[in-house]
Amino acid sequence: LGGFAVDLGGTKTAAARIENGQIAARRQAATDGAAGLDAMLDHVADLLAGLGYSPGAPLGVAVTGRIGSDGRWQAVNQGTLSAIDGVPLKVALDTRFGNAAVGNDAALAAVAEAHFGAGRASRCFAYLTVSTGVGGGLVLDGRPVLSPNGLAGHVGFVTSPLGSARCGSGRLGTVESVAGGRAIAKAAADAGHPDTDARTVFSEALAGAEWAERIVDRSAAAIATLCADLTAILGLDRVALGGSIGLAPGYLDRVERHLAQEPALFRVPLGPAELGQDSALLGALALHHMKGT
Ligand code: ADP
Ligand code: BMX
Repeated sequence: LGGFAVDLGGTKTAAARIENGQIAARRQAATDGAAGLDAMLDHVADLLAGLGYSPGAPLGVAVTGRIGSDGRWQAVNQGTLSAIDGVPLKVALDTRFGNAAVGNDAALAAVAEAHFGAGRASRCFAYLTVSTGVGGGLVLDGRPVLSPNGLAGHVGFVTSPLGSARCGSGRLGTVESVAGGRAIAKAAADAGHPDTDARTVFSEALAGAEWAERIVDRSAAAIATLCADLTAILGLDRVALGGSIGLAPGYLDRVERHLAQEPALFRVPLGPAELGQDSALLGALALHHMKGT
């Protein structure tokens, strides 16, 4: 597996040069959530240029948001990417870079984890990212679950018993509106700590601040319920957690503690994404090679 990959998330955009299935070089920068398609692609081009990319080289692109079978890109949570509303991403990538494959970040991460990481021994596998939002990818009997509208696997938009706020998707009380990084920052502001991002809430919680502990724990509880719900629907035998929040020290243990309160049948085995922050990058390039584009 060799070439270039991009992972455009709600908070950061990462790009990598991949050689023999390993990340050989990596660059990342903040994502501008208000940017339109052209500005997003300018940013991606800058990152790739610094890695020695030249047009025509194998390229896989993973993005937050849904990608329809028509190659259009639409934010589900419009609070995350406010100008991405059905823009023709696939056509724009092909015009600008040539030779690109594109898909949802969590769906691609799930494929990489299923083949090379935490889901290798699993038949009914879900990858969940707890990051800016809460995303997911499902791989059943080795096959990714996909839909023509690109929405399949968007598990962050099911409702949580802990939720009540209106989500940027328009739905009320979604898991994402309780557990994701944007939700955590909002909960901090509501608790009297404005301009505090999720990373800071986690370090406050580690330092013993009770307000921060409560917010982190609520996020973990919502993810545990989501794991049990998905297990009821799909008979999952393994869930991997990724994203900067999913992989933050202590978070997985908290999810496990909440999941331990579920009946045994719904207590799916959990673990960290084994490819860490690289699953979406590796999945995107793998998609490029599978498509033979
Ligand atoms: P993206 O959503 O762009 O893919 P991440 O997976 O890094 O990116 O998720 C971004 C969210 O994770 C932000 O809300 C950020 O504050 C939070 N975050 C970043 N680093 C950490 C950390 N070490 N511990 C907890 N939260 C973190
Ligand atoms: C949101 C949704 C998903 C994405 C997930 C994780 C948008 C813009 N994104 O649920 O498509 O997979 O977030 O994305 O609607 P991340 O940026 O948090 O990694």
